[in-house]
Amino acid sequence: MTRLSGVALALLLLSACSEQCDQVVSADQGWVRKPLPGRSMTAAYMNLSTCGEQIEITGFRSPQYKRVELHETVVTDGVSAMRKVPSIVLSKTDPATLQPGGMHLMLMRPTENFDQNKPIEIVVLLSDGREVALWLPLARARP
Ligand SMILES: [Cu+2]
Repeated sequence: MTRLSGVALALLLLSACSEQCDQVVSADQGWVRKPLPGRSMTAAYMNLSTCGEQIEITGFRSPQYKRVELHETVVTDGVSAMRKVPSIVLSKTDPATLQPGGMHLMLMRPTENFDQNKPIEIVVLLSDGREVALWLPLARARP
C-alpha cells in the first residue's frame, strides 16, 4: 500500500510538472499564407515560445513541403532582401516572433500531401534531437 501510494505520488508529480510545461516549443498566432493562384512558394508566421529550459531551434521541416527555410527580411538602403537564419535560441523570457517583414519560414516545393484546405504541419527540429510538431492554418492574411 505504501509503495503504491509512492507510485501514485510520483505520477501526480509528473503530471503536475507536465501541466506547467507540456510543450517544449509552442506556437501561437501561427498561420501560413495561402499561395497565390499559380504560385507554390509561401511563408509561415508564428510566435514561438518555450516554457522550459533554454533551447535552440536548428531547423524546420514539413510533410507538405520539400523545403522549409528560416529567413529574415533585411532592408539595406531601402532595398528589401531575405537571408537565411541558421538557428533561433529560445528561453522562457526570450520568445521569437516570425511575422511579415521580419523573420519567417519560407515554404518551398509543395509535396503531394499539400492541400490548401488543411492545416500545414511544421516540425520544429531542436539541437538536442527532439522534434515538435505544430499545425498552422492557411489564411490569405493574418487571421
Ligand atoms: Cu523568405
